[in-house]
Amino acid sequence: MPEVKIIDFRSDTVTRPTQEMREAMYRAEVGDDVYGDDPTVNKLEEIAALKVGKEAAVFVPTGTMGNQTAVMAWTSRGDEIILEEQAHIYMYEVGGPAVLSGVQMRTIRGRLGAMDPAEVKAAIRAKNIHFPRTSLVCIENTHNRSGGCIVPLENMKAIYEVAHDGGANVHLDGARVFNAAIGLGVDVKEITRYADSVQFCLSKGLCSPIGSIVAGPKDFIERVRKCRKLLGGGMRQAGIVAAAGIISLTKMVDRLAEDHANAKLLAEGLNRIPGLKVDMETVQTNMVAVHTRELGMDGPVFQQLMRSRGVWFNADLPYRVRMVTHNDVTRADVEEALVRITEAVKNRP
Ligand code: TLP
Repeated sequence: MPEVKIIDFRSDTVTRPTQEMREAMYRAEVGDDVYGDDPTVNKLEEIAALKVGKEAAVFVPTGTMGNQTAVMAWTSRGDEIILEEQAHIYMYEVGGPAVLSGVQMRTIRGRLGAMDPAEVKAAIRAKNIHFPRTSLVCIENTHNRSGGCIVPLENMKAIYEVAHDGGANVHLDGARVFNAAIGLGVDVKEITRYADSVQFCLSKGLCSPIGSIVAGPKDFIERVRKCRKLLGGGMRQAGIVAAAGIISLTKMVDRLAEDHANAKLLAEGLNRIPGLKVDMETVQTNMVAVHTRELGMDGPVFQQLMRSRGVWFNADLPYRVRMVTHNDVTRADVEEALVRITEAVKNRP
């Protein structure tokens, strides 16, 4: 029996580095980055800061470390930070803000990932001896748990204003901020201008094997650098991976549009399969949130059914699975996956 090709929609984190990246990594000039001596890391940090319109940037191994060092650098123990209820920093970072920074998290339910600025304003603490200080508001764009939705610019602007009025800074978890920029058809600086700091990932749709960037004001980035060291993230000849990061930023951004087109094609195809439902309003970038309730199968069962047929994805709610498009999934792969899913659903036990 011929082996079936695995079509992997689990995440855009599964992308492998391109041939060009592998060659750049092979050739990279390196030094000890803890001494500031790695020319390739220095170049990446410079390009990254410019790209998102911030004074400075620092290369970190993961998005999680980027977010956590940013929270650490903006807050003091006992502070409170505000996040959307489904934010990655709150849901998937192992309680990092509590463990590492000693801050408490206050969540606000958003609509498609966007918090109501009036609710953010109301949640910012007044000066009172009983209250923690609200030092940070976090926004996530694109918003992962809402199916990759784009938080609108006017929403970000309004939150940025109420946060500053209330004495808080704004951190953007922009793991996929370039997907947001491509989806909106704007320069990424139009998004990052409404945040004091931003974390974005090179290792997702932009295909680097490893790495994220934190960008913001110079003094903040110096603090982040120190927090990164504290967490064991001071890397040595990191130019090997930064070389791929430079290609991510200079050559891989525009192609995200292909992932968005593939996600739309996938969502439309899934909606034609009886029992599966995708709310097209949520298909804005490279993610597809697929509801399985009417199929009479919960997410994990549907996931197992398709895994045995070489179509991989994750179940993220009891009756929902998430499918993510990326550089290692072609339009033809999407079409093939739709054929396999149609067959499997028709012949399900
Ligand atoms: N997200 C991963 C999983 O952790 C869920 C994924 O497959 O989507 N912010 C956002 C919005 C993210 O989606 C992620 C990763 C991160 C931060 C963390 O990045 P890493 O995995 O590099 O620590």
